[in-house]
Amino acid sequence: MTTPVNVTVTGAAGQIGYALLFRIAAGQLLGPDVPVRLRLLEIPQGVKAAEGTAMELDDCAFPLLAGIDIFDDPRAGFEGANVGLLVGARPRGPGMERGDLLEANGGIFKPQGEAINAGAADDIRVLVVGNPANTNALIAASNAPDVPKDRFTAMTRLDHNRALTQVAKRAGVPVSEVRKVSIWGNHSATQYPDVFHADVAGRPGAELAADQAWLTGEFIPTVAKRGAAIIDARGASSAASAANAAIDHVFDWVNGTPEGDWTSAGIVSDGSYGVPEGLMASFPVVSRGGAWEIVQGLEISDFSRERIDASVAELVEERDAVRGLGLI
Ligand code: NAX
Repeated sequence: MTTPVNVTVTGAAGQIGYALLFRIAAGQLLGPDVPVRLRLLEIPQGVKAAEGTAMELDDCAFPLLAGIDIFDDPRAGFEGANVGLLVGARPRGPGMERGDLLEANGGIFKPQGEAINAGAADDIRVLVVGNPANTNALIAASNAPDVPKDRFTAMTRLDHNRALTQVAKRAGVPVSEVRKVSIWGNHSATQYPDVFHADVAGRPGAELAADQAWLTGEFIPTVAKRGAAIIDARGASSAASAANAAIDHVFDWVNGTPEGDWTSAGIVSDGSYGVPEGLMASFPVVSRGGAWEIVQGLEISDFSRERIDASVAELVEERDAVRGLGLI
């Protein structure tokens, strides 16, 4: 058997953790021939529930699952990690201002970044799912100075997948026939889902976008506010779809995106498309040789520019706030 890949999952006892861990252990994160060792990181109050999940994982007798360890200390949890899925975060409580939320999450993602810096494997790849995902990823990356910045990413794949399905439904084609949608900016209600460059069963996405009422009245708000709609309907936030998106993100990162398509991910900006360098922003990306690359050369209309800029402005505000708090 080849050496197992160490996958650290934070928030392992939460809803997304429960939907995620079984799929990782089944081989869907890295591939059907890659054994994995799970390292579950929780806060002390979450450890008992994580132990229960570990018992269930054992009871699945997954052939690829080489072991499960549970931790409540980030230093131990990230020791030797090859992949880090940072799911656990502090939700916004009643009366909590955005500054309080950023500060509370800084108290989680700063020590986790430091722990990754101290003990993760040289090939560590990090996906931050816990909200506010982009800025949490920026905090973790900034506190891991010895790890290349491009190993830290924030999840916008769920938004991307949501956009694919909305486009497919509108066009009346199977979702497998929709390619090259893009999510720009922040994983928040300001995000900009872009259909202009899409390939919709061989037709340009711009044809769908020509219907302004659909574009601005349905498509963009449906994708951007889908999280709230799920909470409204289910009484709980997206969990299985978020876990699925995390699996898609890491699988593509490691194994490459298919030819003729791209996906979306929050990555550190290199200044492309006027997004300030160093900001953790979502772009259309391809994965080649185990690294994300921003899709270059897309023509950005005034309509798109305005929306990208608005979401990027929110990211700049969040970055400035966490800088002011001494978190980055
Ligand atoms: P849950 O509240 O069910 O689970 C969170 C878990 O994290 C809990 O078990 C808690 O004990 C643990 N935790 C808290 N602080 C921790 C720490 N410092 N170290 C380790 N574990 C810690 O939330 P769940 O529904 O699983 O959602 C997790 C996060 O994903 C939330 O921040 C949520 O907002 C975010 N989401 C992000 C999405 C995205 O697309 N980027 C979509 C889905 C989801 O809303």
